[in-house]
Amino acid sequence: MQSPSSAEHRRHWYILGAGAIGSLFASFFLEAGRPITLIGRRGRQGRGKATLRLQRGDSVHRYPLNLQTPDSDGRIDYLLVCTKAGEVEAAVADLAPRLAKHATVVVLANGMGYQERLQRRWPAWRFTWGITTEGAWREAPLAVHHAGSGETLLGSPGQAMPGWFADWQSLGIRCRWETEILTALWRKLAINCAINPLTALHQCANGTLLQPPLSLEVATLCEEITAIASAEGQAAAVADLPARVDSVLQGTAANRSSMLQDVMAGRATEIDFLNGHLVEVALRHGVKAPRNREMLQAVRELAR
Ligand code: KPL
Repeated sequence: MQSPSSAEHRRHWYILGAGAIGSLFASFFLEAGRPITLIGRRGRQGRGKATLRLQRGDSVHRYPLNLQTPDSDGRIDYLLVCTKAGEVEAAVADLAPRLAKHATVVVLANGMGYQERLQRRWPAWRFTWGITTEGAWREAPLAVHHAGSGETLLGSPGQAMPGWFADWQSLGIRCRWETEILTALWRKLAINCAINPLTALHQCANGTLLQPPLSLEVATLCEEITAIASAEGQAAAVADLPARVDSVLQGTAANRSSMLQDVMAGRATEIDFLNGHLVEVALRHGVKAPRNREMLQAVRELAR
């Protein structure tokens, strides 16, 4: 791990969202000796000095941190947003009065559709999009399990690696600046759209999709997703989609997808930002999307 320069020391990151991924990234910064401020929802975790508990295997770490709610004080120059896709825009809007004129805003959330809206609504802010395969689950407020190490990609279309990315490189995690971030977002979107709704509808672990009859449904979805992404100019993101989905299913066979977890916990799902986004793109290009539309409606129905 590199020791941070004085310029890096001056950058203070705020993390919005105290769910599993927000808490996990808070622990990465704290572990690297970088104080952060974690912003939770009003009335949830409270405010002031708090302790974040991180469990990795059998080892438990405790980190003191500063906890805020969106209506706390303090100007924000560097913000990491780790909310559910459906909450990103409202959560950012809630914090908007505190953001500096040219704030850097990194959004690490699933799905697509909100990116264009955010950039259009706040054109002066420098948005960066991210995806991560780090595994985490939240045991209780401010208590998170790091279930598996993965890779985190950040990028902003057409933007070279910014100076602040040094902060992320000093975290001791696998993390890289991705110049083709849209392709990476589409690749992840395509995989999630082929897996998540089926696991939620059939209430099964990811590995169940490897066997017939569900494997046939995965194959049909992959075909349709490939056609939609290609019409959008994202053919590279879906090259070999069935093989990529297969490998994710093999690697996560025992896991419950995030959408199944949402359904089981009675939370809103991210279906509108996954298959819902594909349906919108398909409509724009005049491509048929019956299977994705079916997934969208069935999961919305399930969540209701
Ligand atoms: O990202 C995932 C999710 O559950 O949202 C997959 C890759 C499907 C793993 O479960």
